[in-house]
Amino acid sequence: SSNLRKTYTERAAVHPNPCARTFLELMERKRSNLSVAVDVTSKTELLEIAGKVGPYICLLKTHIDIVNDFDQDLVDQLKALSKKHDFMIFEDRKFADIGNTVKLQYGFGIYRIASWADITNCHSVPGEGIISGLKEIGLPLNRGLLLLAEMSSAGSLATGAYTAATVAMARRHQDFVIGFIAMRRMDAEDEGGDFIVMTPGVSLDVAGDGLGQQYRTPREVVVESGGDVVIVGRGIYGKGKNVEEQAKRYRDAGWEAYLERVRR
Ligand code: 5BU
Repeated sequence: SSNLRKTYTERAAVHPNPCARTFLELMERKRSNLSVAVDVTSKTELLEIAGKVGPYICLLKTHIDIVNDFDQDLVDQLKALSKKHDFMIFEDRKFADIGNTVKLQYGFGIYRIASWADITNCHSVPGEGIISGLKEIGLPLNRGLLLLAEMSSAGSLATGAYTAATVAMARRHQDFVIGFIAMRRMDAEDEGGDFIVMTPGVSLDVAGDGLGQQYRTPREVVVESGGDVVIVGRGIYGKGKNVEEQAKRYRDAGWEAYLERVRR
């Protein structure tokens, strides 16, 4: 796709979706295409890591339902950090039910995800009603949705016709769907539009985690496969790691790869 050669700023300038535009502008302003996936189970630890990686990231990715001592104050503090350090928040909720149910899961319950997460994501397996349901809650709040077009794990069933149908679904909902979780660029040159591709399964040091995760480097993701955002979890806060040092290292690797791609 021609979006491959465009800068995030050039894409922001013509993007019709406000959430996508805000995010693309933020990436260029911050010179970061790094998202950190903070998969820890305590509020203190989550806030500590978010504070340390804050200066280096464009997007903080959460799994809010793994936090043992979740409360509204956690959300308030995450929002404050996102303002202080200029990053957006992505709750990796992977909704997967009928439209009416996901509406309730997104807007209500203990987590009230739509009230604080700028971006969330969903599976396409239930069919298009899942997007329509989430949209009813998210669109009035200027939220954005990512569809899971592919996954990073070994043996993923999201391939071939499933992936293609997922992309087609996104094309019909460009007012709310801002992109994909995918391992490579998804949009074809002749079809127009601009979807942001976010790619998990990124490490500079290891190939897997023993539980099916498969890692590639930021350069493989961004230059070779056309991903826009690299999502890194344990590579940054894993045992014995200096969190700031690793965040800076992955931020630099991701941004170098982006510059290489747009200069090619
Ligand atoms: P890791 O520690 O860098 O392996 O963490 C990867 C994160 O990305 C973790 O929060 C996963 O839930 C998330 N993820 C993924 O690894 N692969 C996928 O296909 C999707 C999400 Br979708």
